[in-house]
Amino acid sequence: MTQMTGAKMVVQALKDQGVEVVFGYPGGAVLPIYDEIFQQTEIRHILVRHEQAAVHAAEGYARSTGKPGVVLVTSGPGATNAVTGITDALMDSIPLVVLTGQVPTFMVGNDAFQEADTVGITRPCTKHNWLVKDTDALADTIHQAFHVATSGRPGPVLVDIPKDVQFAEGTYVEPRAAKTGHYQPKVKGDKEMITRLVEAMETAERPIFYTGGGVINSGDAATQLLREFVDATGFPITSTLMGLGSYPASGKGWLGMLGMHGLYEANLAMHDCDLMINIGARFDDRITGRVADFSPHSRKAHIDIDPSSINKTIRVEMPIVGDVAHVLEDALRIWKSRGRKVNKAALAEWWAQIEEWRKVECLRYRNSDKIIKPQYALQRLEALTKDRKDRYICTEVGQHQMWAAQFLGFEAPNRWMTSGGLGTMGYGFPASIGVQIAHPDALVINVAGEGSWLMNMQEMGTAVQYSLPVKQFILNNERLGMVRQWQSLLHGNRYSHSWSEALPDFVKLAEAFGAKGIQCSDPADLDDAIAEMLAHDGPVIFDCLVEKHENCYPMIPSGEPHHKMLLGEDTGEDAIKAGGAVLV
Ligand SMILES: Cc1cc2nc3c(=O)[nH]c(=O)nc-3n(C[C@H](O)[C@H](O)[C@H](O)COP(=O)(O)OP(=O)(O)OC[C@H]3O[C@@H](n4cnc5c(N)ncnc54)[C@H](O)[C@@H]3O)c2cc1C
Ligand SMILES: Cc1ncc(C[n+]2csc(CCOP(=O)(O)OP(=O)(O)O)c2C)c(N)n1
Repeated sequence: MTQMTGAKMVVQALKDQGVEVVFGYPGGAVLPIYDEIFQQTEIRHILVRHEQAAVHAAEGYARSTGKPGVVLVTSGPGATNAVTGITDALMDSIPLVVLTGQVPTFMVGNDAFQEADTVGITRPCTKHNWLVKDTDALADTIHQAFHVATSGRPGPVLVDIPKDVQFAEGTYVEPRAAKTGHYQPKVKGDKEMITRLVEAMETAERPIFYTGGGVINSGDAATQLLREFVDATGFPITSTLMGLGSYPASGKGWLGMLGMHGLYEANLAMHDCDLMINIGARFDDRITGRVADFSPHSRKAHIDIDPSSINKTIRVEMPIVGDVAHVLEDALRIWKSRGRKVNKAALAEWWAQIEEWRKVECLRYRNSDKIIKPQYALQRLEALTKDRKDRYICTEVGQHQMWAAQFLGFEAPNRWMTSGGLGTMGYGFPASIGVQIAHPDALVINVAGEGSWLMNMQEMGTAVQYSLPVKQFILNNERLGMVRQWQSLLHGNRYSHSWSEALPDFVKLAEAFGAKGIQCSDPADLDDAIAEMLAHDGPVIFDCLVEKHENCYPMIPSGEPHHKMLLGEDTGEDAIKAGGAVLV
């Protein structure tokens, strides 16, 4: 039985949970914990410049490592500033443990200085949260927090720790003695249902794998099994924004991303398939379009660890509750033991149809030798970095995010960090800091729009302080591009407040922080400028001045079915007509 103060317990519990890094920002209500952090060297604390950024950095760390991210912030404004990041993590199933300071227990409810009802405020945006009122319960609660954040469907949890609980002495509990038995999500899928899925796969004429973030959450075994399954069956595979990298972009079965800005062939294959195998995706509205018209001819299976995800928006015939890796292992074994059957003739026809759709070349755009097209900038970035095995890409939110998903290829999981569910502008830069902390020697690039990037630009201070060589690749269209696009297509070109008339000089901004700034506006200079960015061993802001009014296509207009896409003017019209898409 080890006695220690609550503040010491926090640090001890983090060490025992294997935590190496904490992202945080101090304040009165967490000073005892900061004092303990000062007196040890095992855990590294990264001082960000805003609590929202601490959470996004922890998300980047978590997504790129598969380990939980840890955040430490003070009470009141520290906690409320963290709420956007916590909500972001909940929407994207990212495991985080957020520790917040609270006013002393005897002051709670008194409108005390920097008091906020943190557990109340974060109840709807955490997977679970706790207010610890007794030091004896503190270590156990922190161990439970790690267990809940990382088991089943991962997500953010929060432990609110009043200052008197940090000062008082109590008994420390080791992780193995913690009360974690009450939460044991089911990881093995139902065998009968998996066998039904395998039977359906044997006879399917137009099958498709529709994969998502759950494959990445499940870990490396899941991505390996997925690859084996796809390659052995020869079925086509598409993925959501959150699942990019779970099957390699160079793989034979790869159709590209699906959904609102997904590829034409991926969306039409989803619409016309006769067997849809959803693996760790959640039938998000960016995928389904108008639900009533979603993939009308298919039998559907859904593998998901969260039972509440199944039949939430789309009814499926084969629900399988379980972890992706466990279910795929069973499915693959059963499929092999039954003779590895697929309907080869029908599959060949299905691929021939997909090749027809591909002829549309839905990502084709008109390039220019006068101005940099954002798509071209990303094609060059891809060409100049794709061979780097240690490349990690983050994004902000907007058109640049969608172009990055379309034009960059991901060969491995955990290399793509983006805010999908909440769509949080300001996510990418701090996320890139978290990724670089986890992978100090890797190439970490944040593909940004200037609007989003400015939302957390203060983090240049963090990047410089810790010598983090993060590359901020800003596609600067001087517009809130995605908003402008919607205003152009749906609001009669009335560009209400979708541009800024007072953008900073990004090169000088970089220099003001002690970093390097590069500006490029001529397509002929782009390769050299990117090479200069890559060669620099410190943080860089790359201000890439691009075409201001480029639209991102394909696009499923909101409220339309998922096979009705707007395509750019430069795609193959005849093939489009054959495929039945809307063209404007
Ligand atoms: C501007 C903008 C445009 C967008 N356009 C698109 C688009 O065109 N296409 C697109 O795909 N997305 C798009 N998105 C993202 C979209 O909003 C959703 O975030 C995304 O589609 C959800 O991905 P997902 O279904 O893989 O779910 P996730 O949010 O990744 O959820 C994963 C699912 O897997 C389950 N799961 C988790 N762990 C496991 C496990 N171990 N085993 C089994 N199951 C598990 C979870 O319970 C959950 O149901 C866009 C976002 C923005 C901001
Ligand atoms: C915090 C937040 N506020 C508002 C929005 C709505 N929104 C979505 S995309 C977008 C424009 C993004 O502009 P920019 O970062 O410059 O990227 P671009 O679309 O031009 O590539 C806005 C305002 C959002 N997603 N997040």
